[in-house]
Parts: sequence; C-alpha cells; structure tokens
Amino acid sequence: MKKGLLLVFLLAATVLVLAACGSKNNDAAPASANNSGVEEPGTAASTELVIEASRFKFDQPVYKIKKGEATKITLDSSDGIHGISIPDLNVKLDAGKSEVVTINDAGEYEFQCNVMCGTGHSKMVAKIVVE
Ligand SMILES: [Cu+2]
Repeated sequence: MKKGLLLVFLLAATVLVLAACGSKNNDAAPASANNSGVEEPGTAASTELVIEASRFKFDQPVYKIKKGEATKITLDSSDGIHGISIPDLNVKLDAGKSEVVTINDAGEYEFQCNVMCGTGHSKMVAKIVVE
C-alpha cells in the first residue's frame, strides 16, 4: 500500500518536472519552426508584424509586439537581398518569408540583416520590443 502511494507520487513528480521543462523551452522559442511560409493548423497568428528591409535600413528602428500573443513576423524586401536574424528568438528569415512566434518574456530583441548585402550592411540593425 505504502509502496503504491510512493510510486504514484514519483510518477506525478515526473510529470510535473516534464511539464515545467516543456513550458520553459517554449518561453522564447518560435511557436513553429516552419520556414516555408505556409502555416500549419494550430499556428495561426492573431497579429502580424511586417518588417521591410531595403538598402541599408529597416523601415522602423523599433517594432513593438505584445507579450504572449502569437505574432506572424514577415520579412519584406523590395530588392530581395536581405534577411534577418533574431538570435535571442532563434529566428532567421529570408526575404518574403514569415514565421509565427509567441514571446512570453517582455524585453528587447535586437536583430540584424544576415545577408552580406553591401557597404551599409552593418547599419542594418533594429529591434523588437515585447511588452
Ligand atoms: Cu545586409
């Protein structure tokens, strides 16, 4: 009887630990690792953020999105030679691609162009503010 209870307790503890790890991993990770631009069911975003890249800047220095809200981030580039990398979110986008992310930690997430696009390439830095 006592042994049975212990087993149940251990099982419950294991489940709790696994659940905790799972949610921690999701904190700053993209809701989907889908880079094809085609959304899978269940990854629908409620908000969309379009980042426009051109030589040699992004259309805004700061982009704001809401904490905990599934947001589709799209990189638009009229000349098609830029990409972005958001290291803290583990997100990389080529021109014309999008990815749905849900960020649960408020803060600033810097990103930069990740394609060697020319002389002004190093100036192509901006940030996403999550609040
Ligand atoms: Cu560049």
